Amino acid sequence: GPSPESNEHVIAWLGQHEGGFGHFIDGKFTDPSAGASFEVTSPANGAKLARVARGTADDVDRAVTAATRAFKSWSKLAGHERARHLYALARHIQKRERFLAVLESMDNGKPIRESRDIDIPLVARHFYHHAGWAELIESELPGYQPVGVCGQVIPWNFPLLMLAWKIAPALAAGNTVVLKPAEQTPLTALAFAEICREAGLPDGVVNIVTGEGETGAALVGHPGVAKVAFTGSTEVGRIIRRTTAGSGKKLSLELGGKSPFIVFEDADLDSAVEGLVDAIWFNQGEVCCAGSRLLVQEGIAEKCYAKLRARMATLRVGDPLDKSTDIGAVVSTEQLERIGALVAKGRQEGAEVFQPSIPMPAKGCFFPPTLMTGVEPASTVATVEIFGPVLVAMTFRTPDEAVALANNTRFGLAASIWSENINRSLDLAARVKAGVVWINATNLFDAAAGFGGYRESGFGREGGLEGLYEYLVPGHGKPAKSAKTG
Ligand code: TXE
Repeated sequence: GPSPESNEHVIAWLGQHEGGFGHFIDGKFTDPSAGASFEVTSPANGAKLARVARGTADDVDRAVTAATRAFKSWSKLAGHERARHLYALARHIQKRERFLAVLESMDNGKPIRESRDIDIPLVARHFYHHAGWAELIESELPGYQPVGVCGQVIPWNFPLLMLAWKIAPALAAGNTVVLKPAEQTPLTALAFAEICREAGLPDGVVNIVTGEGETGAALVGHPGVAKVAFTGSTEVGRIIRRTTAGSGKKLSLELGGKSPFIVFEDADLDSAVEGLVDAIWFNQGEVCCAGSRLLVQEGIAEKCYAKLRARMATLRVGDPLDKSTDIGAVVSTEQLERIGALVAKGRQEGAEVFQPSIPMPAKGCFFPPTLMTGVEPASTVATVEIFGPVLVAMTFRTPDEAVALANNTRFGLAASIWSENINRSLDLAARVKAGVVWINATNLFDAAAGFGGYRESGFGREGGLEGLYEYLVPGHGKPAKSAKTG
């Protein structure tokens, strides 16, 4: 069962903040009662978790002002001094990893096994990795300079991990940050604000302003912001690209996907089926690079579906805090309804819908693992991002047909190829238009590897050296001066 010790810590922490959370600006939390606020609930049971502030343009302005002031000294720190701060953040995250994992699962609905073993360790890893870069930038990338104040807007599917992907490289490169977490899942970002204080990060280097889309728009549009980084829907990405056009702001967008998962007749089918479980049922399928389109070679399609259906019947859907849960709650009732509507649309379009008869919780935002076969390549469910535990399957005959189907999408974030013929897989990998291609694997991430999309999946990379360049601008040919610090 769940770990009572850490659950109690989280419940006590939420209790301490019963009066609500303010924004984190210039190293201090603002008064939570000062303005409008909204409730944050657990998608697993509807329980109220907290009340958080709805950021106004004025709040955003105060945060940008604090970040601008902090930039003057933070950007002039020697790289090894910034590294010391990033290492401290990484260590404090590790110290509170159980707390953060439980809080994340309560807020987002994801299984504790995933937040504990994947999200939070990757968060710490991201800060450690970028601490290393903070030390090396001066010598390895001479002439590069930080951009300035970064305005960062993140989604709800990996709340703390998306924060780490945004904040760690920004700080390593000498920038300061104003970040807006998603309205569905702001709590680990607020816990991170506390961690910044505990770790002794200078005031104003990281600012967290909570709120909904309007708050995000105010941040993106603020003239004091020099770099905008966004992860979220393609629709909002389009708005942000339009509103920042001509502003001179640096921009990176990480948007949706409809990634192909290609299985050839010669694949190790059992491994491929396990790969699929990870590709589409990890994090309830609320993953931008989810392998949500199964493309399977005709000769093994029925065998593959049969194995998959049998495996689906063993998945456990339920309480995110239960360690045996495979699929937790989807993030909100809106998302639940959206997924349900798309599956209904698939049925209408003639797809065969399979859902295993497994126990489902009576209440909460739960959706069963779903497989749709006989899907037409041009249908809605084959083209639109569902962002839920729903796999759509199509068949192909030849490798060329597999490539054509794989690229038959507006997106291009990820792809996964399963075959025992490595030459063919490598040949295909080069022809599939996707930012990342995995062979006989899926969902592999590392702070040292750039991640990002083609086409409507966005542009810019996060992680790796490419990710670091997103937070740097070419300077005047000489390294940033290392000032003495007190
Ligand atoms: O995204 P939004 P939503 C996809 C996925 C999902 C769909 C809708 O298909 O079902 O998008 O999700 C902030 N200016 N992805 O509605 O609205 C918002 O407050 C500035 C894929 O939740 O894009 C939140 O912090 N910011 C994706 C963030 O944008 C604005 C992850 C994302 O919310 C804004 C999430 C505006 N005008 C959803 N409007 C991925 N790539 O992983 C909203 N926001």
